[in-house]
Amino acid sequence: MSLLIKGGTVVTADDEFRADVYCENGKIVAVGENLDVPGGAEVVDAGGQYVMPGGIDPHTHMQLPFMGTVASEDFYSGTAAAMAGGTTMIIDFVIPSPQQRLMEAYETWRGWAQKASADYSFHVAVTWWDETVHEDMGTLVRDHGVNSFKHFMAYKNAIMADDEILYNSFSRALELGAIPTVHAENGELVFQLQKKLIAEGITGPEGHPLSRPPEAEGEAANRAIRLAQVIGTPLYVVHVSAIQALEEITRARGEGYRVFGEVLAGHLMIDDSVYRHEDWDVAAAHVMSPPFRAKEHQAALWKGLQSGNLQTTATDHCCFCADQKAMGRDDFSKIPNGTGGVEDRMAVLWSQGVGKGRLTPSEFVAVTSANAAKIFNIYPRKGSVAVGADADIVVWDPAATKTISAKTHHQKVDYNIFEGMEVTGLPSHTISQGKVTYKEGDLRAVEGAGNYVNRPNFAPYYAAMEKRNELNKPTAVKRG
Ligand code: URQ
Ligand code: ZN
Ligand code: ZN
Repeated sequence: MSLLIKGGTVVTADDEFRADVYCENGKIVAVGENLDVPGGAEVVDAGGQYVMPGGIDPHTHMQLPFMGTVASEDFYSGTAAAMAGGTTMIIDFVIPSPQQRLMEAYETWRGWAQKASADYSFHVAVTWWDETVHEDMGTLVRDHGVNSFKHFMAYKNAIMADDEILYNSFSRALELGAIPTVHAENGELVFQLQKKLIAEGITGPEGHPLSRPPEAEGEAANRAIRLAQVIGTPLYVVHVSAIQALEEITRARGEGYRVFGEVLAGHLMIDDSVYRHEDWDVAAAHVMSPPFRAKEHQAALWKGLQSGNLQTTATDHCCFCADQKAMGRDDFSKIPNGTGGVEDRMAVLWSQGVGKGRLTPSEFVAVTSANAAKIFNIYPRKGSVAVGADADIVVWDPAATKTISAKTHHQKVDYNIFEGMEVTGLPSHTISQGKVTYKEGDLRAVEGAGNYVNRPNFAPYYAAMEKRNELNKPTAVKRG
C-alpha cells in the first residue's frame, strides 16, 4: 500500500516548506520536492493545500458509562467522525469505579476500543487507593504502554480523588515515570453549592455554572500543581476553562515547574449565556464540566494558547443526547455532563486561530497535534510529517468553507455546540495508517482498523530528576 501526496506545503510544529510526501505500509518514507517514487502509488493532489500531521485529540470519552447512562458516541463512530475532521488519533480514558481493579477496567475499555477506526490510547484514572492500585499502575506502565494517570478532583461520591489519593498516586507516578493529569475543580465546593442552589429552587441548567464557579477551578488547579511540585512530578491540567486556573499554571511555569495546560475548542468559543437559553434542551445540551464561562475567560484562554502557557487543544468529546440530558429535567446536577466536538476541533481552531491571526499554521500544528505527542511521549512517531513517522496526515484546504451543524456532522449525538458556526479551512483528505480514510466528504472509516498506541514511560527523564532530588534529599539533624 503506497501513497504519494503531491504538490502541497508541509507544515510541522517547526516549519513550513514545499514538499511531496511518500508513504508505504503505514509509514512516511520520503519527504521532498519532486519525489521519484515507484509506480502504482495512489496519488493525492495537495496543490494549494497544507500537508500536516493528523490531529491528536488527547481528551475524549467514547461510550463512557457516566451519571447513570452511557455516552452516545462509541469508539467506531467517534474515531470515524474524528477523521472526517482531520483528527487521526484520540487519547481516551479508562475510568475504574472506586474499588474496581484498574487492570479489570483497563481490559474492559480495551475491549470496547477494538472497534475504533483510527489509532487510540488511554489515560487511566485513579479513583481510589489501596495496594492493588499501586500494583496495577506498575503493570500498566511496564506492560501496557500507559504513561499518564488521570485524577478527577470533582464528582464527589462518584469518581472524585481526594488529596490522599492524589498524594499516593502522584508519588507512584513519579516512581514509574508516568505523568499525572487532573480535572481540576474542588469537588466538595461544587457538591455544597449544588445542594444550596437546588434548595433555593434553582433546578434548571442555569444552576450548573453557578455551582461550579471559576474559583473552584482555580483552587483545585493550584492544589494539584503544588502537590505535584512537592512530590516532584510534572502535571497536565485537562480542560482549563477559567482565568483562575490559567493564572496558576502560568505562575508555576514562570517558577520553572513542568506544568502543562489543555484547552477545549468549546471553552475557546462558547460563553455561559448558553445556560440561560430559553429552550431547556439547548441549555442542557451545553452542560459539561468545567462549564462554559463568561466571555472574558475565552479571550484569556486564547492568550494562554498564544503565549505557550496552554500547550494542547482537545474536545472532551463525551456525548449525551436530549433524552439522556432530560434525566436532569428537575435537577441540573443530574444532567449527564458532557458535550461533543471531536469532528470540529481542527476547523474551529484553524478558522478562529489561524484565520483570525492568533496562531500561525505551525502553531496550529503544535496545539492540535505535536505538543500532545511530545507531552505523552509518542513524538515524532505521531505529531510530525517526517521520515519514519506514522502516515497519519491531514491535507488541509485553507479556502474550503462550511457551516457546522448536527444535521450534517458525523458525530453520533443530536446536538452540536458549534451549531451554525461558519468555518474556513477544512480537511480535503485525512490519511490514517497511510490509507485515505476521508476524501472530500467521502468518509471511508473501517471499523476495527485503529491500533492501540503504546506510550513509553518517562523513566529516563525522571531518573535525572531523581538525581537532582538526591542532591536535595533532606537529612535528619544529629543531636546530642
Ligand atoms: O469530566 C470529564 O471530563 C468527563 C466526565 C466528561 N464530562 C464533562 O463534563 N467534562
Ligand atoms: Zn473532566
Ligand atoms: Zn473528560
